[in-house]
Amino acid sequence: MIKVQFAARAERWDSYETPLNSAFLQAGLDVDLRQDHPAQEVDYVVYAPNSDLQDFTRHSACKAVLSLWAGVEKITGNPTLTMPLCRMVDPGLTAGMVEWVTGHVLRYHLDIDHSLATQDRWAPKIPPLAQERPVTILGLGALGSACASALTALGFPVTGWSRAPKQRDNITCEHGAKGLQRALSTAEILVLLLPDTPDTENTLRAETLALLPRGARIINPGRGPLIDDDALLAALDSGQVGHATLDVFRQEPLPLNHPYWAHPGVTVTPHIAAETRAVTAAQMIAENIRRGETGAPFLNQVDRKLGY
Ligand code: NDP
Ligand code: OXD
Repeated sequence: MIKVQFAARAERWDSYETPLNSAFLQAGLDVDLRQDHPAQEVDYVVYAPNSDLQDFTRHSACKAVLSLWAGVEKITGNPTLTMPLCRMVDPGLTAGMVEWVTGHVLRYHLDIDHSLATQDRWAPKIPPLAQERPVTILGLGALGSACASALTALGFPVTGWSRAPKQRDNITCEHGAKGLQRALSTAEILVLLLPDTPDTENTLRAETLALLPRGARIINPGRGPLIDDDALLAALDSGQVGHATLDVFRQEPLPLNHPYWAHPGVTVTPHIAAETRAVTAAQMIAENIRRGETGAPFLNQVDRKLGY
């Protein structure tokens, strides 16, 4: 019997218990799933970083911690978490991110705000076609790649930027410092899908914001620390950045006195770009436990040195 501990906020148990048990059954795994196994008997932890479990010292037999979140910045530095850590790559979460990013890109591309505010006053302003609107995505991982494919399918010329060099059909792939400069210089719409690591902090700061085409629009469903907030506010005030849609922040919930709330050039959304979906996520977790039990390499294992 494989002992799996579910360590997330109590209300999550209700949505995950049945999907996880079904996925274990389907994968042929004999699992005892509980929230309260004795720590030293646990084989795997299904984990949300905001759970009460923060000290893994007594989880001495644990073969892997399987995060329910894609972003693992709150866990990678935990010195007690010495076992393999896998981040969440979930087709349901990915689909949600593709829909959210595509929706906000189209909002900017079609200038939907202008139409809603004015009903165009019968003074038609024909938007360009997608093929005339370059979009750049910083981060070409599970989520960035899926968004890039969806936007490419709609006709947008997409440039992606990653740490390591990549090749993707129909996407201009950039990497490194010079690649970032090129990627930003064409970005009429910029999407941030980088993880929060020491290397990605303040990727958008005064000097990089200055590289964008004037009036560029920014969409950040990645993480708050990717942006120097003061530099973004200055770029919005000067018109260098036309508008920003921000889903994630250095402090969440975003404090009520934060200038983003009242700024006319900012749309705030409350970290809702993409949610892990229990049914599909459960299948990914079952697959990783199956791998752990058969000696196969885990999927989506976090590289602790890189932080993602
Ligand atoms: P991945 O780990 O699959 O992809 C990360 C991408 O970022 C990779 O392409 C990686 O490059 C690139 N990258 C990392 N470091 C650097 C660097 N220093 N320079 C350039 N590129 C870099 O992550 P996901 O796509 O699954 O998720 C991305 C982020 O989205 C998560 O970390 C999380 O913060 C956020 N997220 C937000 C949600 C929301 O609701 N707002 C929901 C889910 C996730 P390479 O390919 O070379 O490794
Ligand atoms: C995640 C998130 O990282 O929801 O999964 O932000």
